Amino acid sequence: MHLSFPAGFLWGAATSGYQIEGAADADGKGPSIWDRFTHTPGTILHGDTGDHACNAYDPARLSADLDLMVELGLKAYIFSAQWPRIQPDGRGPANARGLDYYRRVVDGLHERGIVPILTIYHWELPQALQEKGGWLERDTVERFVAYAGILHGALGEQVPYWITQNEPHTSTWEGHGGGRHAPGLRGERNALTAAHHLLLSHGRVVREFGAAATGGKAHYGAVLAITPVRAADPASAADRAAAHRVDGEQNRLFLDPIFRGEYPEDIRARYRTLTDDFAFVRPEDLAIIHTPSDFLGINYYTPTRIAAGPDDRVLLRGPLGPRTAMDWAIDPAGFHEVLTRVRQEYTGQLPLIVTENGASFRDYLDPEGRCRDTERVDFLRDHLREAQRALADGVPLAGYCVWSLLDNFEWDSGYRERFGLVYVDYATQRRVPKESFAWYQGVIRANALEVGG
Ligand code: IFM
Repeated sequence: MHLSFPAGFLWGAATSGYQIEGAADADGKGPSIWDRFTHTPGTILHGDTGDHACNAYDPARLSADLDLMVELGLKAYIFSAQWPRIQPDGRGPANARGLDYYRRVVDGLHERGIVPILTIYHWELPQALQEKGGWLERDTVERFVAYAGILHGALGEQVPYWITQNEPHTSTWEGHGGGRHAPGLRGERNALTAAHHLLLSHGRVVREFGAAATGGKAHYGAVLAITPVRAADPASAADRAAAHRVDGEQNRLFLDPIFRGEYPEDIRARYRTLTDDFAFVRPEDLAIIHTPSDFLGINYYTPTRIAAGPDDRVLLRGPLGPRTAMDWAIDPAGFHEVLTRVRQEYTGQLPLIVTENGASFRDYLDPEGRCRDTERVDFLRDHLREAQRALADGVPLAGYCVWSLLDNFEWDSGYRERFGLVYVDYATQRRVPKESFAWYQGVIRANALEVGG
């Protein structure tokens, strides 16, 4: 079967600053919360850090990576700016050398006919702001708007798509609730306070720099990782209620304020006492967060299975069926479910872009020096088939980006997990395009997917 995609479809790949750049303190860059966190013993598998990562900050490496993107045939590339490269301590004038790096990325993409999609925040808060309370403090929202203003002023005309916040759900629950990510804080009150300020920072930036404010050239939107949350036993009312609660915390906590201008009532009721009735929300905040976005980015990886536990707890159940190296269930139908749900319940005709989809497998170079990642090819093919089905069902999908272009630093899992279309030998920084690279190249060239049956 030949499944074609719309003309002009944005075939892309994604990366983020800390995960690939290295050069942790080059050219006046200040430390981020991830620099601090990774250097704290016991936080990251094998004690790995992003100090060197894929060395993508190096000018020769940057130019070679851009050429790889051309070879792949990319139409779009998602990358993130690291805030402390631009403002080493999170405030004040721009650090010109840091800004120049992102200018070189944007210019290099334009020279090669690739659309830049720039993420303003992929979790790299300046450590200096963390010391003043970070996302628990409302002032961080002001600092964020100033930082976004520097980027917009320098690159606004050249970048058609701007991502305000990448996966606020992850910063919220992993960074401020569970402590697995930087800054390593714990507790639901912290998580909900951070979530509100992350959302407010998104709304402020859309209001200030989005297409409506600036005449339509630069489009602004958030990226949300949306997860189908399933009851472990669909026949159990308790499991269904537990799944609904987790759906609230993972998905609706972000979708409802952005697209409906309100927090989900069940979440408000559940955390009313703990948060002094969401004391961090000021009267105008929800209208700001609800400012119409220009697009929504969706990251899709895997569904979650939830059972009701004792004492009002929820239990995460292991995946059924095939899974990735990270033990994430492989569930392409969940992708269609997410895209259609978001369109039907929240976004209507607003353009959606799949900003991340991909999988980690135990990739290695064989004796011939090749990486035959057939599992990734199957994963991507099965997911793209579902994206195409969603398009056929009327979802206004404008693009699809693989996570990731390169193997890179996978947060608390360090370098063990490999998500790239390109294998990275970290000792030499040699890049080896995997079998999935050639396969994706074919899809982009044909603007279509060939599938059996
Ligand atoms: O590597 C991450 C990325 O930074 C955000 N989305 C999920 C990816 C895989 O875990």
